[in-house]
Amino acid sequence: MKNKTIIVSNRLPLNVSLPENEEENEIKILPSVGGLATGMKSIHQNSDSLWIGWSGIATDDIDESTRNKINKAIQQQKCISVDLTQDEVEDFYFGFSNDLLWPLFHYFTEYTHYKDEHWEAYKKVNRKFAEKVLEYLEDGDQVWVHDYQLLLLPQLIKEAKPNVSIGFFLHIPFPSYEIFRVLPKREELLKGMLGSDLIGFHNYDYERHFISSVSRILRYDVNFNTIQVGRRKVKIDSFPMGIDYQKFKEAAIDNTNKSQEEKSQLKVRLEQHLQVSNDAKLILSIDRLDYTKGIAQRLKAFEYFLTKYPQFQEKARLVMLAVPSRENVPQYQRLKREIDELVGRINGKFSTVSWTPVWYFYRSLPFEQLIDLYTSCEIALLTPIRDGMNLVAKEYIASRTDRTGTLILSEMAGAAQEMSEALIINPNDSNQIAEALKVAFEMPEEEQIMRNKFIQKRIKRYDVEKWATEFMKSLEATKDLQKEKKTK
Ligand code: GDG
Repeated sequence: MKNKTIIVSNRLPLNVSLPENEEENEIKILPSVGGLATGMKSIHQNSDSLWIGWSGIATDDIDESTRNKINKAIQQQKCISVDLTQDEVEDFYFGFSNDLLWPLFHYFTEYTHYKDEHWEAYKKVNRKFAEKVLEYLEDGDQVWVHDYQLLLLPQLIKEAKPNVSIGFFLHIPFPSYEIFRVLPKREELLKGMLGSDLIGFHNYDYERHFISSVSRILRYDVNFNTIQVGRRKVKIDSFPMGIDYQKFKEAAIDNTNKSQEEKSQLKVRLEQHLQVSNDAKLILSIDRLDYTKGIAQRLKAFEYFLTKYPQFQEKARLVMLAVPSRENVPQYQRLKREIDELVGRINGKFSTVSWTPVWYFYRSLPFEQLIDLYTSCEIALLTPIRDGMNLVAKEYIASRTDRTGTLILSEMAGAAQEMSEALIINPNDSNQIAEALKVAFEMPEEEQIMRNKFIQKRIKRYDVEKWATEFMKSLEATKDLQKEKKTK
């Protein structure tokens, strides 16, 4: 059999929905939404690979026979489930991963909480993942581990199978040393990551921060972007994640070619707004509802824009899609309330009989409707406070097939480094955002086209497939790095 790639991430790229009543006994498996799932999907579907992760259903919520049925259904999608109990999910996922690592890596130090039981669960679950990987690992296979929930996994696999090639990719920022050093268990986490042969980040800044933390905390020797770990060499590099460009382009072409009868109700309603006046525009905002995404600050900046430039009232509509995320974490519940209130306040203050300034959707939309939004909104306003990459920015530009449209993007998103032709703003500066909105409203179409032409060229060339193949090629090349050492 051909060697395979084992992809490992906390969640499998699917959602399992259990039968709602006795009569219905079909388990439904739906693809999931999110950066990693969307990005890796084409790789997983088109190559010889196996994906190991959690199915999203805790084992104590189901009986043995349902568990077997779920496992069988997901195996048909080349996926293998790691069983987690409700307590493990609570302490490993909501606890150590999302109450400590997520806020700290995004520079929200005030939101971090450390608990010993969370750390114990984090170690235990990483070991569970390692056991599952080892169960399916065959000679010659390679392993690609993803993201901050599995920082210890590379070392656990390497200790059991020293010859296996292991790649690790971090989807979120790696913070500067001054932030990272705050973390309890920092040595263990760095050593866990260094079990890999290749560690990838979205950009050079994150790579530099990681190397600096390793050399200052562990005092390991670093030679440019290679770290000496005992007798092994570990390569560190950046791989800015791309999107499935063709998929978005084709979907956008189909979408814009639809006849009036074929259009979705959403699309029809969006277009109605544009008919209000020649210079009416829709401003798009899409994120998971997360404090790192700067949604509340964005709403305040939009309110400031309508106050400072009243000529845009009735013309500007913010279409805001916030996808529910980590709903049982108190921090997220508070943010949800704040956003609900802000939307209420802005709509209450400015609405007229014919215009509502903010159209707010708190849900996840099917792909076709996402494309309705990308193709109908002439401005995208994406203002994360910190963001590893931000794929929405790339998807928006890929969907603008006539090249019109203006992207306003936070300088704190990894994507900003590849999209300098966008209007780049500081997400904490309401005035700068308001000014950028005014510029976007008034930007001549030729200028929009010119700017987007450059970005499109770049993101088309470095799409998600290129990202993954470059990563895998680089992982393959690390074998020579080890040989170098042996022949010396
Ligand atoms: C993490 C990092 C990094 C969103 N709403 C819907 C929907 N989506 C899809 C988008 C996009 C993805 O979800 C979101 O990706 P992002 O990159 O913007 O953000 P995170 O989920 O936070 O992802 C991030 C990423 O990993 C990859 O490394 O860029 O920085 O935080 O693909 O299209 N899709 C559908 N309906 C929705 O309502 N169908």
